[in-house]
Formats: sequence, C-alpha cells, structure tokens
Amino acid sequence: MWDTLFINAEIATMRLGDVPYGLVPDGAVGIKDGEIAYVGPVRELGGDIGDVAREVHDVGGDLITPGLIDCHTHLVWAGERSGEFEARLLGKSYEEISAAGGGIKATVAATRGASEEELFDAAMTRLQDFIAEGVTTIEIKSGYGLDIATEMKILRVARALEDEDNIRVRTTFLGAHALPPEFDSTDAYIDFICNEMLPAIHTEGLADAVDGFCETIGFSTEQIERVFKTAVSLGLPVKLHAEQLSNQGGARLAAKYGALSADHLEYLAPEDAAAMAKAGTVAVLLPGAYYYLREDQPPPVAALRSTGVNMAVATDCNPGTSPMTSPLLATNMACTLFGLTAEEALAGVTRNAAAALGLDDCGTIEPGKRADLAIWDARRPAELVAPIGQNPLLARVFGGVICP
Ligand code: DI6
Ligand code: FE
Repeated sequence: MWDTLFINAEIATMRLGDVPYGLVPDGAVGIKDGEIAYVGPVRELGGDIGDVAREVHDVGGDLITPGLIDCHTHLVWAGERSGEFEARLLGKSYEEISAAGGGIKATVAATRGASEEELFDAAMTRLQDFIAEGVTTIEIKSGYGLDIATEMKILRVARALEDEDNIRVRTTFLGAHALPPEFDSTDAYIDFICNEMLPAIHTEGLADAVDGFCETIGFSTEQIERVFKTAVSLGLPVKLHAEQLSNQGGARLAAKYGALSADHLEYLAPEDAAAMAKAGTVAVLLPGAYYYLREDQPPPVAALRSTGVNMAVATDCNPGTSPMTSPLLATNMACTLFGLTAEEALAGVTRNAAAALGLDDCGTIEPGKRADLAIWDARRPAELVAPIGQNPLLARVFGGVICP
C-alpha cells in the first residue's frame, strides 16, 4: 500500500523520451516511503483507488512537475549593491567597478562583518522566495568570505538552511572567486586555497563541490587547474564560472576535469561545446546575470544543442550581477534572451539541474526517485515558463511530505 496517491493530474515527468515534457495526461503519482512508487495513467491503476494508497488527492487536472532545482546560487551574503547598479547606468562597467574595489570585494567586506545569525536570517528570507516557487533542491556557493573563517561561516549557514526547512541544500566552495585584500598575488592566494582553505573546509565536511571564477578579473585557467587538482585529490567534484565576460578557455578546462558543469558560457567558443558534451559537463545558463549586466552576446545555444550538451538554467542569485530569487523568471529569460524552448527551460530547472549537481535521485518523476514534486494551478507546462512574475504554485511535496 502506498502512502500517498495524486490522481487526475497532468504530469510533466521531464524524463527523457519521445513525449514532450515526458507528459502523462490523466495521470497518477504514487508515493511510498518518500519515493515515487508509480507514475502513469490513472486508468492503469485498476481496482478501487482507495485500496492502493492510504491518502488519495484528486488534483482536478492540475499540473505536477518535479520539484524545481536551482543549481547555481550565491544565496548567503550581507549588504547590498544598488549603488553599483546606479554606477553602471551612468556608464561604468562591471570590470571597472571591480577594479575600483567594488563588486565581489564589497560583498566580502559586508559578509565578513556579519554574524552567522544575520547571514542566516538574510539568506532564509531569500530562500522563502525559492520555496514559494516549488524549489526542493538548491545549490549555495560560498565565495564572499575568502578567508577560512568566513568561508566556513557561509557554508555552515547554507547547511543550517537545510536543517531548518523542507529543502535540500548542496554546498559549493568558491574560494577562487576574487582576490581578498590580505593578498597581493593571485598565485599566493591560490596556494593558500589549495594548501589550507580547501583541505580545512573538506575536513569539516562543508563542501559538496568546488567552483572557481575563471576570468580576467578572477583567476586564470592555470590557477583554476591547481584548485581542480586539489579538489580531485580530495574526491570532490568540480564546476566553473567560465566564459562569462570573455573567453579564457575555462569550459575546456572544466571538461578536462570532468566537471559537473560549466556556468555562464556567453563567450564559449562553439567548438568547445563538443568537449563539454564528451565529458558530460552540463552547461548552466544564467540569463539573470546576462540581463542585469546588459550583456549583448548570448551563449552559443545552437552549438550546445547540436553537440548534445545538457543545458540547465539557474538564477545565479547574488547581490552584484543577478539579484534574482525567481527560478520561474529565469526560465522565461532563458527562452526570450537565449532562445531556449519552453521544454528546454523546464528541463533546465529539473532534470538537467540535477545533473549539474551530480544528483541522480531527483529532477524527474520516475519510480525510485525522491518524491520531490511541485503542484501548479496550470494545465500545460509552458504556463510556468510563459508568464513574467506570476507564481501558480499550489503545493510542494518534499520527500513525499506535502508542505504547507
Ligand atoms: N560571476 C557572477 O556573475 C557572480 N560571481 C561570478 O563569479 C557575481 C558575484 C558578484 O558580483 O557579487
Ligand atoms: Fe555565479
């Protein structure tokens, strides 16, 4: 006997196959012990539905999708950077603001000065927006500490958010985000990351993956490669902010290390998509940052598509380049700004977002996967992607539990 059964649902399973969105019309989802036990047409259940499950919910034709997954956020920070928004409107570039000591460095100063409680409260407020849109798994990066104590503080807050609410958090160590003020050499800082910071964070079990910012205003491919080598020696998977503002060859490097994902990719050389496809590295597209920085070169989606690179879509929620807490809006922007189909965009916040986090137990509605679901006041999956600023979520199911 199953614990819970949803019937009369339009189910976008998002599993791979011939049917768009993996759609099951007039469908049912059965849940047992927090996992999906059945997904298929109601009519194939047979017999008396009351005998199949302890609790039966008739959703009256509403849409059920996998719980959404945001695979790229920097959710934990202090302070705010609206002054930089104003400066950019007056003609300053993101790089100029960064070189003048603003940008990531400004958030680092504020985050170092904040208590763990202050950081937790600020992040929890943001997290509620994601939960309200049906998110069941979220990735959170460090990278606004750049010293051992503050990086650990951020990652502890990220872990604590998971304890506090019905949400799964994957943490990523992003020490190689910017050069902290104590260092005047990027090479010396990378040495510090590899010899001290990353091993200490790993010993505390605070990071599920390791990331870096490969950019002229960040770190070179040689420097990132040293971080990757350390991560690999500790058994941690890697990912990379690559080709966001210029082409540095970061995506190629990521593919060489079998990275879970390469993220941004506006300046990806189309020929590098093949290396990503071969390595199974997911392309995480971040239209919020592209929009907010008013960039004009979108990522080479046609090359990613034709080479078979899986594309995820995420908010990049951060105070400087994408102060956005809406994965639904990110799917809309991925379509309007980057040319994804609505189905690709939805796969980007479900199946492919799971892959970008190295998770194989969520992201689709299939027997054996976690029962992480979102139930929507909608009849068609595109209704989630097409509107701007509307949220049709009715309920979220986390590990089989219907959350208020
Ligand atoms: N790329 C981004 O878009 C964010 N980090 C990164 O490496 C921006 C972070 C910030 O400006 O605070
Ligand atoms: Fe980012």
